[in-house]
Amino acid sequence: MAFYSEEEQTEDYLFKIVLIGDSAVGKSNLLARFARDEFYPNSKSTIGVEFQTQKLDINGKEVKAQIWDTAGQERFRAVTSAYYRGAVGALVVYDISRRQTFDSIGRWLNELHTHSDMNVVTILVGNKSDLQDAREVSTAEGKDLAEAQGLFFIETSALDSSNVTSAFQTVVREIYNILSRKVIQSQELKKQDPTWMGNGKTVVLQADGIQEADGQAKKGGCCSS
Ligand SMILES: Nc1nc2c(ncn2[C@@H]2O[C@H](COP(=O)(O)OP(=O)(O)OP(=O)(O)O)[C@@H](O)[C@H]2O)c(=O)[nH]1
Ligand SMILES: [Mg+2]
Repeated sequence: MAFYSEEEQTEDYLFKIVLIGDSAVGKSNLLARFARDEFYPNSKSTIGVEFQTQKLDINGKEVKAQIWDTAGQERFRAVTSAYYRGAVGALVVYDISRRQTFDSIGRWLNELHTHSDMNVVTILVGNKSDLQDAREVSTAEGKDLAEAQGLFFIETSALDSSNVTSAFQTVVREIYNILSRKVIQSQELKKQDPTWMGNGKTVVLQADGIQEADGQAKKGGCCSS
């Protein structure tokens, strides 16, 4: 697949992805399982912000996901706008054994959309699928909410590893696919205004930004650092 110019093909793609959801739904353990194949049975609340960078192979291309994790509890969180800035993907997590965490999803989506672009690729994640006996939110309810909100959906278990890699991969693959389409569409625009593309290192999806009515692409409109 053609990407940018010949020399730029060797550049990495780095996608910022944020984890959000109520405290103790398992955000940090999903990240620990995905990035290091580790699980902490008694993990403490995250304080501030942490991130891990993980390589993924998407269609034979190496893509890096920089996954950000913060506390679900307001008092432990860092500056909200900085957390979301530049994010192109989001995992919105609830705990299938605690309905209250599912009821909070709307609030998390509002916050996501307030602080980032509407086009952020988002997956709704029902974590702790190993706790079948304690289940309070059915799979169908999760699916329905995701469908109503236009989100991907998956149930995971950081404890037994099920679907953890798939959850992250789904988001990264979709970002990559959107980017591929936008790059192809934008090649003509780039010829008109080579400044709009940034350095291609960190990709910020603002898909509409490259299709302005006057045909002028803006620097940072699709893909900027
Ligand atoms: N049974 C089960 N327990 C899990 C799973 N994922 C996480 N936990 C447990 O749930 C608790 C909270 O997990 P964390 O990953 O710290 O939750 P968090 O969402 O990062 O919480 P905050 O940092 O406070 O926002 C810990 O005791 C974990 O061991 C899971 O898939 N299954
Ligand atoms: Mg945490």
